Amino acid sequence: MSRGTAIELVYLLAIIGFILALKGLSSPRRARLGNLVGATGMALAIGATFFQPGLRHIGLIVGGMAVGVAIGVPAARLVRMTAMPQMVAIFNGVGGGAAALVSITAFLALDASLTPTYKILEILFGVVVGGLSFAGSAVAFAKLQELMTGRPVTYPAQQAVNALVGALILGLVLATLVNPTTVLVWVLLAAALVLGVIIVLPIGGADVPVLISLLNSFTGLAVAASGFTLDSNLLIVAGTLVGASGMLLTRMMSVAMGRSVPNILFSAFGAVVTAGGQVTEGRTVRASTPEDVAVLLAYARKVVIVPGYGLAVAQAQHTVRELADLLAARGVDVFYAIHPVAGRMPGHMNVLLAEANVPYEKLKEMDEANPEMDTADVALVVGANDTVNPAALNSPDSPIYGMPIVRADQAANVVFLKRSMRPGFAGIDNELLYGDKTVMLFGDAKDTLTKLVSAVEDL
Ligand code: TAP
Repeated sequence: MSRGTAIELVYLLAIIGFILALKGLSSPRRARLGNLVGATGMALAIGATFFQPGLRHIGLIVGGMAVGVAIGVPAARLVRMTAMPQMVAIFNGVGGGAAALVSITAFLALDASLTPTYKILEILFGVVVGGLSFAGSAVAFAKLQELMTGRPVTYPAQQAVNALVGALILGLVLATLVNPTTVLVWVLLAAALVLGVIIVLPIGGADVPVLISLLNSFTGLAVAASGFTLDSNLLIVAGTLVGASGMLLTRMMSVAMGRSVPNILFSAFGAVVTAGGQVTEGRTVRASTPEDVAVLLAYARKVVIVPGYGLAVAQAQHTVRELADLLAARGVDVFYAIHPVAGRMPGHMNVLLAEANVPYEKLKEMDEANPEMDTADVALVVGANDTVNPAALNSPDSPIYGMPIVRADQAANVVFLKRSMRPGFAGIDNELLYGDKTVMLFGDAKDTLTKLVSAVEDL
């Protein structure tokens, strides 16, 4: 077998690894294994590349990898769970940037007069999409890291300006195809970077995770384009997998938020709170004590825990599990109802609760949990707000109208664990907080849960 064939075979193994990794990542039980399989595939692919005949600049390549490892490994190990979306953003961004640079290098290396137009088009596609993804991800990172405002940044004729830059890019691509000069390619890259920035500016901080998933998908497409340019099946398949899965994830997230992808990208959601979403001042709510709620929970038959973003902020996953275990030991039927966009990133609640070793069978997806909600004695809402807000069902003028919710409102009693009456991500009031069967336990979720644990133990 020739060296080339052997390398292609290793690449094929790597590709199989990537596909199996995706399969594994689709279930919490197999996600860790899936990750390992994917990483092994990547290690094989990188290892085999070093045996490519004619490979030059090995020192530079190893140096670049060392810098990547020195930054990437500590960053991945030290990142807080709540900061995961911005880390994904920045890692994705550098992927897009790398794809753009690969395309530019390929352009610099070719003899444009001898190159078919479709090859140049592949390269330009990589430059535009990779550049856009890099710049967009950098702004997304800055928003989530609070290096700039997380609110949508809007100005007059914004969409027109964006469309103009888009048209400029199209014009530059055509011009480069007719007259393939290096200067035009650099200008094209600059325009793609500008478009990446201005597209992301009007998107509100908490919509950014959806955007990141879309940019992720763009990076995949840019990598696939590099694969065509470099005649690399490995890059084509890996890029397409990232492109397709990013696109699917974007769609799933937008469906779970009850909004369309264009609405998320172009509506500057969160810039202004609309009429249906004003926070009402001066209304009364019923505040309770951990002791009273402990009695309610301990003597219930069925308790459904509805976790949300506040669980992640409070890092209360271990304490909530402790409480659930205590209740289960007393014979209470306890499970967790998981909304697909609870928290700030896909699978946020699953990851948090898995970290606390909550058994998978105790987690019920929203669609599975909802038919049981009217048989629950207590819905214990831990740091969730929008994902249980009935306005999504009954208020057509609410910004979240149409989003499916966990039907905490159908339980016999609702207990909210949150620090104040402040709204959640959508910035809108939640009628359920004022409901007849609702009580509030104000405070940081971890503190409150700790008090609940002791109160149940004392019963
Ligand atoms: P939110 O509606 O954002 O509400 C979170 C609640 O947690 C807040 O009302 C807050 O109230 C409370 N909280 C914050 N820190 C707390 C702490 N330390 N202890 C106790 N409570 C705390 O959360 P949700 O129900 O999970 O909904 C998620 C929202 O994010 C949805 O609107 C969704 O569309 C959006 N979103 C999700 C994603 C993904 S993929 N998950 C992506 C983009 C957007 P206090 O300040 O009063 O404590």
